[in-house]
Amino acid sequence: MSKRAAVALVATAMAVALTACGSGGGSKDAAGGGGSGKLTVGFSQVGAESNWRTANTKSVQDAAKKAGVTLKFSDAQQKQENQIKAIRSFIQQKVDVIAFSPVVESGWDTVLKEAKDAKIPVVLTDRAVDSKDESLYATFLGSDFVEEGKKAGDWLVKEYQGKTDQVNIVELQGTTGSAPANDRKSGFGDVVKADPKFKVVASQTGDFTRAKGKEVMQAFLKSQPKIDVLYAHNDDMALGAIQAIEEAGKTPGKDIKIISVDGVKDAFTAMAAGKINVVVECNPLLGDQLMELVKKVKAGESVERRIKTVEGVFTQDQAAAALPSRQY
Ligand code: GYE
Repeated sequence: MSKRAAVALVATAMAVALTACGSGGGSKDAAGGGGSGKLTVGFSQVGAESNWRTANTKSVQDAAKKAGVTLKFSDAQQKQENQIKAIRSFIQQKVDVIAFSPVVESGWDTVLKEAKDAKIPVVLTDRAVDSKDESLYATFLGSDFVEEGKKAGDWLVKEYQGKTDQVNIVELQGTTGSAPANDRKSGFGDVVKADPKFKVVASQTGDFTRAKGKEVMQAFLKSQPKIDVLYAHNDDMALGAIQAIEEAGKTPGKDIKIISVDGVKDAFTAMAAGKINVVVECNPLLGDQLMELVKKVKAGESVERRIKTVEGVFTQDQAAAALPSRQY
């Protein structure tokens, strides 16, 4: 019981909308099929593409241990077919709940229907699916990526307030077809399109990785005569791009302003050094909340359909002070 209380406490301290789920009991002895009294959760993770992902994996694994949940962990290496295989294997193993962070948004209906037919509830975490049939999953816990894109755009609009010259933007998109890439692009686009001086002159995927971010930025630097701003959908791509910019003899943060998303420690270090101008936070520490949710879902309690994480925006003047307290 005290363990449960501790979990709830940590989750609340994370300032998330847990209260919306109610605080009713029922998570003890929520175990199903296994018979051992312990809840078994199959977790299909996207991969290990970024520092954000590493922090997210650790958070889920630590939280499972703390909550006494047996976690079957599967790394999909950013491939949808691997996730489909993992989910099918979880169904075969008769896990109690499937937790799942879908690499892309579409193409899940068949396998989710198989889980539903096997009466195994599915909790989406971090990323969403675009299924029309909402009965295919119990709830979705994660960030509002459209909002993150908007925050990135809002910073840019403010930064160039009162200026009339054209602002050339290059965009490093996340994994093609993923919810964060789609939504961060559209949220940002909606804000900047209101002012015609903002021009996205190139936009390409860097697959959320440092290596690809660097490679694509190198290509942008070659093909674009004038780049004022880089908008990277995550920190790892921004950090890769910084290398490319420096190797091209330019100063990141000055010659090219950089907007990034996530808020990993390395990005705060780069921001404190003046190389990134602003970071829109995206919280990967979803583990405790996820464990609370799987227990509730297994116990048949009602949960919110959509649980959003609360996140901020950090600028250079706040970077150094915030750095020591960054947890990921
Ligand atoms: O921003 C990126 C990671 O889905 C929110 O995935 C997550 C994104 C995150 O690879 O760094």
